[in-house]
Amino acid sequence: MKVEEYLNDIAEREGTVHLTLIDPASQPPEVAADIAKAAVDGGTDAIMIGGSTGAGGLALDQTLLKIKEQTNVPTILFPGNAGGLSIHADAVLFMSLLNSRDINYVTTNQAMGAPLVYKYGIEPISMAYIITEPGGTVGWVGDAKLIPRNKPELAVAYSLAGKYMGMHYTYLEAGSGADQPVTPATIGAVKHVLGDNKLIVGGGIRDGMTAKICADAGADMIVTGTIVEETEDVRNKIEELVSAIKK
Ligand code: 1GP
Repeated sequence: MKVEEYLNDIAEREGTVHLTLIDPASQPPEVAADIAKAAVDGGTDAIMIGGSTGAGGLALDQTLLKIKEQTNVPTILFPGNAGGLSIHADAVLFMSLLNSRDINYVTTNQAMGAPLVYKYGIEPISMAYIITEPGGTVGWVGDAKLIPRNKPELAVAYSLAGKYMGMHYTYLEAGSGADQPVTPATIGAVKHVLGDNKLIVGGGIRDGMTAKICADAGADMIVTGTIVEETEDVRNKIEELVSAIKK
């Protein structure tokens, strides 16, 4: 089964998908693999791998190989640029940062990376990537014109544009480590226009209650990253998040 079908199937059957994001720049590959295994034991559905700075090359390859030794869920690249690709991943969120001012993040990195995705045989999952306030490092690196927290209609406009351009997934991002996630009003307004297209929400989600608020507002998939780096009991924390968002 393709990774996109696997994720969509879980979203339909279980209500919401949980994705654990691991930044290969944040820890050695063996530690990343231990985190991934604990997350899978806790019920996460797939492992996303990527980051805005220093998340490519050998660290990325070795992190993927170690994770694949320890787990059997799909590994999905979440690249900050064309350097964030690896032959060892199952799929890539092939995304355009629609509200970037920098053409490199809208189409150039995509063009530079596409031949490698083809050559490596990684499954591309087309995705509109939209960054809201506060935006964090990815907002700065991606030179995003951040969507104000109180302007859901702007997030709706970009999301519809992505859908009309044929992107299957939409990712509303508040930035890794954000003090607050994307607002429920924005999530709800975007999901309303997306219909069956899948909505991913991430940035600043640290507990089950917050994850549930995002899921109830309309998120089909919830991404958490920072919390697995901070917690001492990854399995328990992921169990808390997963049990809060599944049917
Ligand atoms: C970042 O949305 C993800 O791209 C995850 O954010 O690190 O805040 O969980 P956190």
